[in-house]
Amino acid sequence: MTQTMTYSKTYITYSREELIEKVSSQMSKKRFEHVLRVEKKACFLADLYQVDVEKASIAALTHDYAKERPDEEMISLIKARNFNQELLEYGYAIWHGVVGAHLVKEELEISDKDILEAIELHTTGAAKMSELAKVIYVADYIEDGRNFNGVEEARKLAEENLDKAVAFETKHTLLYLIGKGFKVYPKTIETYNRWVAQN
Ligand code: DGI
Ligand code: FE
Ligand code: FE
Repeated sequence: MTQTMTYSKTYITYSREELIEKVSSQMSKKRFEHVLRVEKKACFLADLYQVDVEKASIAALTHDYAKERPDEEMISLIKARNFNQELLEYGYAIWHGVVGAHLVKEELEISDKDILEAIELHTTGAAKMSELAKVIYVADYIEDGRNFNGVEEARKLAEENLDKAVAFETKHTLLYLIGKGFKVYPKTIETYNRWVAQN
């Protein structure tokens, strides 16, 4: 399905093939292959949950656009633009989604709010997520190349109930971060409180 997908030119003025060229020029072959697998999974989930498949394709292809930008460039952007300055206390794991959405808007001329939000939230989730944002968040986690304890359960949940897949991923990401003693971004906690925790 995705390999032959033709864009309507509603969200970008150029073709999927041109988008692929722009994205692949920004990253290693290995990461680009991950991006293509996320696109495949995102289009599948979008179709399953009645989300716009073209938007899912564009958001998936661009979600890690900024992942290989040098730290110095990301830091200058955070300082120069209207970003929350607490971002400076984190690293590329958090920057590449939040600052990435900004770079995708400027450099790839994508202005659709849902697509940009899905890129922005793809690592941390949020208390309030569109269905498209959930699709990208989950597709990134369960794409066919992922291989970690629990990925089969996450894949099963993703086909049964998208919100439950968001909850599963959020809980396991938080457990992983805490296990490693990594700093938790406040939005990740907000995602946990909204999608996982009970009162
Ligand atoms: O970019 P990908 O590797 O495809 O996937 P991603 O954007 O979901 O990034 C996953 C990484 O981000 C993973 O190593 C965990 C990390 N991460 C997620 N939430 C947080 C976080 N790292 C920190 N320090 N804090 C968080 O809240
Ligand atoms: Fe990412
Ligand atoms: Fe990714």
